[in-house]
Amino acid sequence: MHIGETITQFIIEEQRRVGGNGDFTALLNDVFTSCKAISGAVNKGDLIGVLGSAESENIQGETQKKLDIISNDMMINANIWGGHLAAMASEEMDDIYEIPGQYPRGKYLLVFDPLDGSSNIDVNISVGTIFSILRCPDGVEKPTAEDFMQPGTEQVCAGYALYGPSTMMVMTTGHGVNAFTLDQNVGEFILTQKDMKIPEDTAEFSINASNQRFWEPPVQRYVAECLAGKDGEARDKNFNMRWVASMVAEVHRILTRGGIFLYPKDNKDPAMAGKLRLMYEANPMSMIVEQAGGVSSTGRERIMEIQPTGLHQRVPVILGSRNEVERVISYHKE
Ligand code: P6P
Repeated sequence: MHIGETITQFIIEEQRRVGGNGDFTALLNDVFTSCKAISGAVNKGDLIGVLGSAESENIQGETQKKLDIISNDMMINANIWGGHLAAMASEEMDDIYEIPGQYPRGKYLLVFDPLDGSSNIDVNISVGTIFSILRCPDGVEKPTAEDFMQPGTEQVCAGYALYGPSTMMVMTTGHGVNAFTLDQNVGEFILTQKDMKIPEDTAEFSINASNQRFWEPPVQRYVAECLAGKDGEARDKNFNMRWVASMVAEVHRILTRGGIFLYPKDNKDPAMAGKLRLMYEANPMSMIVEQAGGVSSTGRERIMEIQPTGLHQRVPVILGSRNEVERVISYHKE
């Protein structure tokens, strides 16, 4: 009995197609291993005492969950020794993490949010890991944060693990988006959805409606029209709304059945450019969404073309079904 195409087979066959030397493939395998380890910790939850607050804060000023720190450590421990990375960066670490001297360094940079949506972890709602891989600039032996300041178009790989009813790995290396489901018995991610495409139209929008009074006019207009549905002047259909407060779960739903996700700039804190972080949330998710035929924008510019200025920089995010995102962009232009 064939267990199905494993993610290892998939990336090795992709390596053959693009003529890689195996370094990139080995790096991806280390990332997949860390996500399987995180899945195990997330699944056990209270059984092993990993829920609840770590009584510490990250650079974002957000209280860290124990699993935020455990997941971050797992990502570091699985990727520190392989010799494929020059450095790492994470939502949970203020500055970059250099590969210690006793290990060889490689030519890639790994950026990640080890446990996105962790405010949900204590109430057993889906969370995920988001990762992005960049090339370390040529000739740079000891990268600094400056070497990470590359636009999303420079990503060589983007992906997420979704710790939901099943654990899934969804990734792209620029040749389409593929999804793999973890077979807990075998311990391998098995290819379950090939070349995923986001429907161009949708009747489902995702936004945290409690921020409504702070939104900018184009977003106010778009959401009001969705709420009015067929009874309004602008739309010929009614809409449904979803908000899981876990970006990985929202993006996966949109990849699977379409939708539009908005975490726009709001004037709750005018100094903040948005809530979501460019390097390890918006950029990797934008690469995945674009590779699946969707659109990802701040409302004013393509997210993947933003020139980063900081590891933890925030941006407004409007992504998903092409025709809906383009409508919101048009409202920003008016
Ligand atoms: P709010 C999780 O903390 C996160 O970064 C995303 O995963 C999610 O989409 C968003 O924030 C939820 O934000 O303000 O609704 O709690």
